[in-house]
Amino acid sequence: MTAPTIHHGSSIPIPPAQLASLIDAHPKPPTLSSYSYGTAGFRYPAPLLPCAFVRMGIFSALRSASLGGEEVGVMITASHNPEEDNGMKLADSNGGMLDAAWEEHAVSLANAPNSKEAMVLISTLTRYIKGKYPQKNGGLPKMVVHVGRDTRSHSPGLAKLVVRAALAMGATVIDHGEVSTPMLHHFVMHANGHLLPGIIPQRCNESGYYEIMAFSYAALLRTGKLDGVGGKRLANTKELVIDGACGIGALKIDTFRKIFGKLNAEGCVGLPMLRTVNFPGEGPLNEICGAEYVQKLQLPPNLYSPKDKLMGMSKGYMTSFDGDADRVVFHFEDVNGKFHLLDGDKIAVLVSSFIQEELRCIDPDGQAVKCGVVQTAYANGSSTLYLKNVVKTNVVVAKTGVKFVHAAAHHHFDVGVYFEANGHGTVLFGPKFYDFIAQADAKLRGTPRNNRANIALRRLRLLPALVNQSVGDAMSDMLLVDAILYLRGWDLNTWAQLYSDMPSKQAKVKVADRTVIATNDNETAATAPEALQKALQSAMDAMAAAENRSDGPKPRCFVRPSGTEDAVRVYAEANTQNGADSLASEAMMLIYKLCGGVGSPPQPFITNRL
Ligand code: G16
Repeated sequence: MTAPTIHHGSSIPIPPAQLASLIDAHPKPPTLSSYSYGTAGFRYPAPLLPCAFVRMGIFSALRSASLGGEEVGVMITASHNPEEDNGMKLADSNGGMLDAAWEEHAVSLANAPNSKEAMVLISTLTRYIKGKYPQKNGGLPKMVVHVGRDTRSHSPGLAKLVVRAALAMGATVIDHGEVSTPMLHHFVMHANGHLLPGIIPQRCNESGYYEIMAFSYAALLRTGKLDGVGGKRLANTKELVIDGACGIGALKIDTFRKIFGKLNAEGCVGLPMLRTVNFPGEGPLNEICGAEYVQKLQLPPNLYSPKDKLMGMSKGYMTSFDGDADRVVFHFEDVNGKFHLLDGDKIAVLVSSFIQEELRCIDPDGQAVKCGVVQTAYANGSSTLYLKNVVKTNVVVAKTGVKFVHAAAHHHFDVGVYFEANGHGTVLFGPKFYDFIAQADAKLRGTPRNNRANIALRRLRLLPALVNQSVGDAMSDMLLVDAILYLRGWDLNTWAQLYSDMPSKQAKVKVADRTVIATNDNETAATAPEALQKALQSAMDAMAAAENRSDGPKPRCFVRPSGTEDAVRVYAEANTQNGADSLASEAMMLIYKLCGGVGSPPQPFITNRL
């Protein structure tokens, strides 16, 4: 853990000609028609990025000024993509993703054809900000930009460009070096302390990030013995193995291991042993390992770590992070060596049912706080049914991308659980939840410490600090899931048995221009090209007729252009693996034929699982 480096920009802004020459020094790549702001910011092969990064350094300083001097962040990462890609995620002062209205300004500035036009946009934004926050010296308000980067080889160079450009604007830059994406979002959220709910201690640095999470996790475990139900760590959950995707998450888990050591020494019971595999350098980033691979292919990760690190390792309790540690999925091998995946849907079910159960111990009618889950079109049909029928919670479907699911959770619920099937998610607690906690506190004061309502109150009060409310966080989500399993006395198998996933298949198809495909709001149906949805619907109808099932979810298939990769994504589910595979194969062929597929036609999947 190293302290961040703080750079102070000059109080006198550099002359416009100098700013223009910084922009000129990094021209637009001739091979790229335009930059687009995808599902999670700009993401391209690294050599195409210097132009956008200089401009986004300038932009992030302006964004901070436009919020009256609140601090913002830039994370340099291409997350689940292969090593050769890079990108950036922009964090707004509340720690969340950049406000959608400002995405447009970011895109315009990134795409200005030359420095002259870029300078026009910069001065328009500057004038607007000066009008909104007039300063005595006629300048811009204070600007503070936090910068973090993942372990990609080109990340330090790209980070330098952002730092240089933000400094040129006169911003203060806090360079955190190598951190995970959720850590950077946490720093930004905590730097703007006035936006933090009072229940969460303000900790704006790396040690604070770990402490706040580890201590609330340990406190949650301590409530285990009180209700006479849980507080049990089964033999097969004693060691938790973390596949770090050969990325930043693997490095950061080490600090947790040290904190766990201290907690153990202080007598904290119930902590699992943490074992990390797939460190940076041990294997290629995100390749045949990590959350994206494990979840999309429904296969265990390759273990790149040297043999001595793997010795005695059990595969009974494992997680996989993605390349910037904002996603997590769980998995295990059963006694017969069969692989089982517990994805974001399963996490949403576990977390939402736990929270609702605890809330009901205080408010049996469940009326005081509106709870719900936000999913995307990728959510397995069985998970949605389980949430509605068994957990009895509200379910909303939003567009793929944390920026959409986060906004929906915030908008619809007082306690909004969102998890994409790929493992990206968190829980948002709104003002009504905090009021509920305060009222429960007053009501229960003086009642026996160990009555169930008091235990529930203690648990619920810990959650807002344990959960990273700015964005999905593999480490925080992993601890939350582990704590719930411990409190329930469960292992992964018990959790997996809650419901059976519909068999599903995911795939990608390369086309010349993926923007020819458009979808409806929640991406469940294609709206262009015209013939595509009709053909997909016929395929789904034919599969439904072939399966001839009156119960359960119907076979389903949708396609959408990826916002992080140059590909069209396909999702299919059916009542048999054979059905899901053939539906996905048909959709791939339709995309290839109707949407300008490139290369040789996609090969149909051959089912090897029933
Ligand atoms: C990003 C987003 C996720 C999204 C994923 C895939 O994840 O943050 O919300 O689900 O991309 O998006 P698409 O299907 O559009 O490629 P990450 O972990 O790569 O940043």
